[in-house]
Amino acid sequence: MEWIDLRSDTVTQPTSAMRRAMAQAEVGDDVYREDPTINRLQELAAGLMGKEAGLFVPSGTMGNLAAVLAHCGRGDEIILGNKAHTFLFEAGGVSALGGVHSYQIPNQADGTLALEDILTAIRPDDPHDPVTRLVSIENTNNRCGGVSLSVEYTRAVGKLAREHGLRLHIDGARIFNAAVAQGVTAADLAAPADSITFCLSKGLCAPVGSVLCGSKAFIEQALRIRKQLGGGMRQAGVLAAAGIVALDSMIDRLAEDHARARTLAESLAAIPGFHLEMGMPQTNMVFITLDDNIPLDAQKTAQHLAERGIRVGVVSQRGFRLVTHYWIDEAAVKKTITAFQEVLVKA
Ligand code: TLP
Repeated sequence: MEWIDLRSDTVTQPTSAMRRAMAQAEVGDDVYREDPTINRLQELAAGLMGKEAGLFVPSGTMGNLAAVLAHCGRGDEIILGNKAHTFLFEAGGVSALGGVHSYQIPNQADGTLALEDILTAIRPDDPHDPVTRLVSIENTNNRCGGVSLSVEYTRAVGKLAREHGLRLHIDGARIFNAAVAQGVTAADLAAPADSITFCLSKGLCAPVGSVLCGSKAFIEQALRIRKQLGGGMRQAGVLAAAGIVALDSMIDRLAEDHARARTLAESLAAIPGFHLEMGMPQTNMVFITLDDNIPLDAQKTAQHLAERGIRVGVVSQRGFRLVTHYWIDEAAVKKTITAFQEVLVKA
């Protein structure tokens, strides 16, 4: 069966242009820094983020972890949102592997952390307290509905962080979705931050990899941490080659995914028994919830959809996440809407 897979944009397969570039990639040992394709990707990535240097890492999780470990020592504290991917879905790596304490503050519905909450979370200079070192924000914010944070907001957080001697990291796994949605550059969004991780293997379709960007000195530190984490890869230029195609040709088209997410959201919200949990999507994620009067739960509904060749993410008892991407075309959107209608009418 040809699946329509809306569980995530992480499921995206590499395009044929990527597969060709991978087959032809010039490679070397990247631990010796001799892989020309990785070096090219890192330079390209740093340029797009407006930073001095970049570091190719196997995953967004490792990019965020290496960043946090480079910014913080054991017992230091990171301030982040209670819906941050780093807090929810990275297996507690910052504390398990870095001894970094986390201070979670509520993410607002628009994905931001309220500036007053950040201020309140900053520890006084008191031996009872951990040392606050880092603030981390997520753009787009996944669990707040794929919402994007503005340049103005990011600047305000950067200013606050600097005023208190703190560093700012952005988990920019989907920073290009945020940039495209707002008509700004990723560099504009990254400018106030000391570091940013972005992913090649989500909406941009590369099979593997993320890039951590920051100052040269910061990336040198992160390079050693990547080695400690076992992330020093060798002839990984075959992967970086796909990443270069991703950056050269897959960014602007993200607008199509956003438009399809809106179509999906509008049509699904019009089916009785459904409501959009977080309003209309700003980027490529639709969070939709079954009303209480519907006898099916999300798990059962997902099973019925799977019988029709459609995979959706179940995020709670009655909630779904549907993520649009390159491999979800108009026909797939239509088929998904029809399938939801059928399943719910029968319920
Ligand atoms: N997110 C995945 C799952 O882990 C939830 C998804 O399907 O959305 N930051 C953000 C904001 C992310 O959404 C993700 C992946 C990561 C970091 C981690 O990236 P990977 O999966 O490459 O480690």
